[in-house]
Amino acid sequence: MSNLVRVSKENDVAVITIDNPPVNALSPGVPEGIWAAIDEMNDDPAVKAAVVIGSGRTFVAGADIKEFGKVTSGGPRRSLLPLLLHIEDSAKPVVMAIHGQAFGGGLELAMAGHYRVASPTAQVGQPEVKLGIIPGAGGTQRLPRLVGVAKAVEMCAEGKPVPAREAAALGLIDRLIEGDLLPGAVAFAREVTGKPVPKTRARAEKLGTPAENATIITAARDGARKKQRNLKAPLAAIDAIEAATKLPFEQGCQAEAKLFTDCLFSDQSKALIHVFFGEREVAKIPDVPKETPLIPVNRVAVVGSGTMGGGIAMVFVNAGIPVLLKDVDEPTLDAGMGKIRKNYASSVQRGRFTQAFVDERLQLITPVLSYDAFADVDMVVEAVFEGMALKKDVFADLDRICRSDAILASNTSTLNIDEIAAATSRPEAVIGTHFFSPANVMRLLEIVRGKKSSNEVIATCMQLSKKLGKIGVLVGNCRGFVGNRMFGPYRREAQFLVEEGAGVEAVDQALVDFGNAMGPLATGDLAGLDVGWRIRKEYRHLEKPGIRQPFAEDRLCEIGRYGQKTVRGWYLYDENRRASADLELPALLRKWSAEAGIPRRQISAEEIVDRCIYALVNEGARILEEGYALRAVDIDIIYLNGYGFPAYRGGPMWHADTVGLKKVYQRICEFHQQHGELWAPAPLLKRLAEAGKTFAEFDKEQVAAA
Ligand code: 3H9
Repeated sequence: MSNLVRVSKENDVAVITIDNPPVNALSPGVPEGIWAAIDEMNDDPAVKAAVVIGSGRTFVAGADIKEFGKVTSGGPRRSLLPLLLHIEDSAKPVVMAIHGQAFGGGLELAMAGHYRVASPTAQVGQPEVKLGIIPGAGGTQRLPRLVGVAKAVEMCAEGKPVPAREAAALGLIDRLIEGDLLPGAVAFAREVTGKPVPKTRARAEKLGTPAENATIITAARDGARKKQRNLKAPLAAIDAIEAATKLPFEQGCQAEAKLFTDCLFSDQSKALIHVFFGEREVAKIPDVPKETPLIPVNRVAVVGSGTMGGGIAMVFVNAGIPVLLKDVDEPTLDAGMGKIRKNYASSVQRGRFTQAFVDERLQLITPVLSYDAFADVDMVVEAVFEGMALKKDVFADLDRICRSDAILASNTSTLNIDEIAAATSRPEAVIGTHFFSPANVMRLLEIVRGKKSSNEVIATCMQLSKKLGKIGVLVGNCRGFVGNRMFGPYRREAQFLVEEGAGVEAVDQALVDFGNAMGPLATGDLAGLDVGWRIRKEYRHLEKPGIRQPFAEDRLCEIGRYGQKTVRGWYLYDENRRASADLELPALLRKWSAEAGIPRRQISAEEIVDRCIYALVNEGARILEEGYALRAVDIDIIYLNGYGFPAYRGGPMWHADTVGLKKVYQRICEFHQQHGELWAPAPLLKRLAEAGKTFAEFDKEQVAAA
């Protein structure tokens, strides 16, 4: 018997416990252990039934995702199907007792049991599509037999978890067990002892008629193409469920296996698995030990009630942390609170929150005009207008008023954290918490480490990001930090392309087709073109003479076209902020290019994508080498969660690895020749390309060296 699976006896019921921390994944040894345990219980005449349960915090979170990489690099492939048939064919009833999660292979295992009982807080689901694959152990065949075709399609194509109560209503769970799960499951097992065992695969009553299924499947395919643009796995999951409706179980499983393998070997799946592990990797900071003491954050203050400050206040109160929201005068504060209320009202309207939830959250925000109550808070987030002098004043005030152990954070997106920290007597307490707009929606939180930020402050902010429902990525203190520093060259190229003759819509469309949520020019309109214009004016003295600078957005701003807020920017906007092409703009662009002496030409979608995406990659490589990002994967996670980069491409650095660094490097060398110094290849990129290596390998080497 494998030590990952234990068998004990509760009189006449065998208890099979899966014990493979942290999440009881079906790693090698676990399926073998379950198989042997089923045999043992069937061979023991004193045992009448079995309960399968997970040890620790969960039932089974699925197949071991780490194993997939081994399979795609030529390792052996182990199918779970024979085990699941073995369980289903057991003469004695097998009851699956679910707490925590039964996800992926975990739910497939549960569905092979004759019965399923669950704690009310448990969740079940087939989240494989989020990894670019589909259920590969009969999930697409057994699930529609238990919950019907429509729900199975939804669960497998969207991958969302289903709470136990809903699963019980669907017939996927046979009984909810309040209180202790194991005794409840054992009692249930005794109730069903001696009855004929129901096999999921033998059921057909929920499989629907061909006409009903055709409607469901067609609608699901249309929905997947729209909502999960360019993704292969949702369509494959729908195909597999369609097979369940048309083929006998065994043939359906064969169809599923083929679709599963196609997905597993796809670039999309490799990228999404990289993202799964990357999202967890970014929480690990090599020089901040896991056991670093955390500062309790139970009460927070936010300075500045503008768009960012208000959004940040919402983030904290949504997580149940009370907030003092400060601004300089009554009208500004009222306007800030008004925006927060409006924001919540629209969430209630869209069904995201209940009115009761919103009322409770609003109660947690205390608007204030002075720093008086700041002496009680554990953390302050400053979100005032982006200007160094103002920020320094605010931090000097905070230094005077706040407790010595309070965290002083700035939401600056561009300014030097060390300079801000120097305005205080406690730079170790100062850190950047760069939220992305809209703060209450975007998942990314760049946590900017100052030279003197203490480990406790860093560890607390990383931990806090989870509590706030954000993904925190630690970055170094350089201009623009990681995300915006890379976004500069990306948007610079978008402007250059337009100045060289590409159409505004053509540039945006090429990047949307690549998979980005939005094109770079439309993004500028959304953020406000004047923001960058002001920053460029502030930093103009730092520009090297003789280096080409984009001018198109400066010209647009000079004629009052700031983007959506002025209903004109790169596009024209109606009252619902819907964009349309501005037919007058091409003539203006031709005029501006002629004045700058830039010849215009036809530009392909391929060049648009290469110029914009490789500008990201080249800057990312510099950032990595300079140590402002800990790993290439950190950059990827930033881009996926803060900049709408498509997850199925794994992030800019993973995408470059997938294309091949040699190819990316060569293309950058071509751009260097054509466009000059701005395209000088990053030394790290050159080295990796010449050595035939990848950014992922660079990450592994860094981890090994740490
Ligand atoms: C599948 O089942 C395919 C099948 O059809 C069969 C085909 C043949 N494998 O998320 P956490 C690690 S595909 C390996 O921080 P939480 C995770 O990396 C699978 N490792 O905890 C982390 O490691 P570390 C379908 C896994 O409490 C640690 O466990 N299933 C797996 O916030 C803790 O994870 C899924 O997609 C795994 N399956 O959330 C479910 N799962 O500490 C994926 C987790 O070293 N998992 N780890 O960084 C989850 O959704 C969440 O982990 C879960 C717990 C909700 C379970």
